[in-house]
Amino acid sequence: MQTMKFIWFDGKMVPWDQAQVHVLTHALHYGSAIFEGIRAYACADGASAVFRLEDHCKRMLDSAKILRMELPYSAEQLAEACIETLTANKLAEGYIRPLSFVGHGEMGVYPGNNPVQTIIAVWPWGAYLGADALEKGIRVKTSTFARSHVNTCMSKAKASGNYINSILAKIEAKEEGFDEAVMLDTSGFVSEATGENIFIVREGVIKTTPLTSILGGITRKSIVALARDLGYTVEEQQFTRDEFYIADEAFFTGTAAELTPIRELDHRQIGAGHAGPVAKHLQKEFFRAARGENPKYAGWLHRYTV
Ligand code: PPE
Repeated sequence: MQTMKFIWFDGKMVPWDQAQVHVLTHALHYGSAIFEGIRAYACADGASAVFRLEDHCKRMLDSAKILRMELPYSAEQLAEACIETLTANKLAEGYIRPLSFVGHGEMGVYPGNNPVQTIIAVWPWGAYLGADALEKGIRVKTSTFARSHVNTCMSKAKASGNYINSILAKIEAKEEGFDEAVMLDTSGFVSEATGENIFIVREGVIKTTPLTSILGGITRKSIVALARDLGYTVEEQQFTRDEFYIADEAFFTGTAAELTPIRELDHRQIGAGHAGPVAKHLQKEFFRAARGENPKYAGWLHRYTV
């Protein structure tokens, strides 16, 4: 990865190489951390825009609430710190990673009074699932690993520990030559991918999985809004892997993955086997909104200049 100059660490701008923690950090042993993934885009007028920064910061506080972590920051303060980190690093376009973690203190699962520390890092990050993914679509497989039961890990918390489930599925998919895994919930319905929400398009209707076992994706919410504004019918409804097999189109959404079309699931070609017209249309409108080219969605953007 490309290194930057500074990382925001508990309110201070620290040189990149000096942003370090003790090896007995609680989060390193038990996964007791929460994070966000946010993107900033360069706009045509020379300024930049962070996509739905306030929503991401609010979700960070929601994650903290679910995990009973106390963050000493408001959503507004977190947002301001993200902008400070971008400008300190003169990053006009890239990825923003706030992370709060239980630090070093007592050992043992109970986080007790260990300090909660927060960092914000930024770096340039291109297409998450490969250079061709956004254009051509990707090949995916149904994972043998189920998404956690709704009472196992709290999927509405973007918690580091939850990602062990994602890592298992991702390794399996990559080792078998696929780009990403589709995960089913414990009842067998399609849930989400390792770091993306899932949409299918069938007979003119766009479907995405309900909020039960998934992370409430901010890209997901944006695509639902964009699609409805464009006149598409969108249903938030459970569906099965065989309905996915016979979809006309399918795509993933996520901050890192943006809108990535899916061309194959479990060796079944999806639709025409390349990015479909609805996916392409929504992808184009998503990028227009994110880059400040559609005034209708100006409210989604937090503008800054480096
Ligand atoms: N589900 C999961 C499990 C998930 O991690 C993400 C984001 C989403 C859905 C989509 O949420 P949103 O970004 O708000 O639309 N995954 C982040 C981490 C990726 C990584 O490899 O790190 C991301 O996309 O930033």
